[in-house]
Amino acid sequence: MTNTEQHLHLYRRMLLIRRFEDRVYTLFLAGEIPGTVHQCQGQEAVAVGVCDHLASTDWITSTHRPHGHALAKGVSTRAAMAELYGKETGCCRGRGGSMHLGDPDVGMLPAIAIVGGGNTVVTGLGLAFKLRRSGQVAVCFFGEGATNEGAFHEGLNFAAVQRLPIVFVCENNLYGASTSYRQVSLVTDVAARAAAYAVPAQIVDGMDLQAVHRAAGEVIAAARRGDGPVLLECKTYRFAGHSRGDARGYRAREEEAQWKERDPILRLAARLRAEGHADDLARIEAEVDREIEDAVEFARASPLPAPDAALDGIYA
Ligand SMILES: Cc1ncc(C[n+]2csc(CCOP(=O)(O)OP(=O)(O)O)c2C)c(N)n1
Repeated sequence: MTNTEQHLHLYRRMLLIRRFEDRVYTLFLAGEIPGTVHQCQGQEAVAVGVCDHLASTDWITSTHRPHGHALAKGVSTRAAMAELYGKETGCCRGRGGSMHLGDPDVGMLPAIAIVGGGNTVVTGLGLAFKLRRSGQVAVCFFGEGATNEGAFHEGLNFAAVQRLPIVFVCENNLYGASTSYRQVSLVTDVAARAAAYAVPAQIVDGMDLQAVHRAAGEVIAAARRGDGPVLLECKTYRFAGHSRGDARGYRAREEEAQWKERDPILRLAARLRAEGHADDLARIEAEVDREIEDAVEFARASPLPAPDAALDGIYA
């Protein structure tokens, strides 16, 4: 792949996530999607920049905000949308919904909505990969809100002591629900906390696809080589509220506007346009929109799980 081809490919992945989330928003408001949704508009560069370095045999864990991680890791758009609708054709056969997207076939554990939940579970993946000497890597996505949970510290320490092939990717979007990180931690760089466990850490501009991609490539290669775990802190921002009922009274509209100027998708698009690829961008946009409409039609037309299958997959 040339540099341009790679950038167009990454642009497409980010745009797919953005358009998916925007469409899900209207579908949710229209009452088509049950439950609630936590959306990731603004954070696309992190999911895409990291997952581009992973094979389907590498695994990720995710959070209550998993739509972008799932699409970036290769969960099909149809299977993700159908899961949000609670349909049998969803990636978890409609049993998980928005907060539990995942698919073992593409290396994504169904997402864990307990804050910090993935930070210890990921060590099981890492330990298995190490014992099998398989060269696989596990990536744990988490928010800065998880770092005051015991699980964050236990996971990091265990991974460090065992030298596990794990990359802990913190999406530091400044707020855990309505609480600013400054109110709950005097150490505002999550990366600094990794030093407590002798885990190397890097901070990267999470609104810059190329910066995330470069940094993620380095730390994932190091983990794969057997150098032990790494923490990558991506400074980012969620453009939407925490979940769908959030009026965002805890942050200033000026702050939101400043972060929107750093929109990772617009930044990459501007660069590609300046390099003469406007036609490719228009083609990609049309293809992405068709892919999402196809997924919506697929989800709408799919059956709900049969009532007599309610006990399938229950072990005790
Ligand atoms: C252990 C636990 N406590 C509280 C909650 C409720 N809750 C859901 S998301 C969230 C905020 C999480 O913030 P962060 O980890 O920074 O992720 P972000 O929402 O910013 O992506 C909270 C408090 C939960 N799901 N699990």
